[in-house]
Amino acid sequence: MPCKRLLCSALLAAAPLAMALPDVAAQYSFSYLDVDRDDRISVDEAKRSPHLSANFATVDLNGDGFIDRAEFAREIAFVAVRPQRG
Ligand SMILES: [Ca+2]
Repeated sequence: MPCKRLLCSALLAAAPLAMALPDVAAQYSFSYLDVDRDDRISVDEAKRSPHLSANFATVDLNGDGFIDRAEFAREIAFVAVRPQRG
């Protein structure tokens, strides 16, 4: 049946994307990034997220060398509206 074959092809094509999504979502999870559980993200911890690592100085609004929950939430809101900084 052509429809079933088309559906199966579409599902198989989407499978790699679906498997990659948890990794992408994890980059934007504070608890995933805050490895030592001190409620802030250090430069080293930010390396788990290519986006956060690349934009660390911009996200660290108060310049204390750490990203706190408020700064992180602000960045997530920013990314939701505008995925690419610049
Ligand atoms: Ca931490």
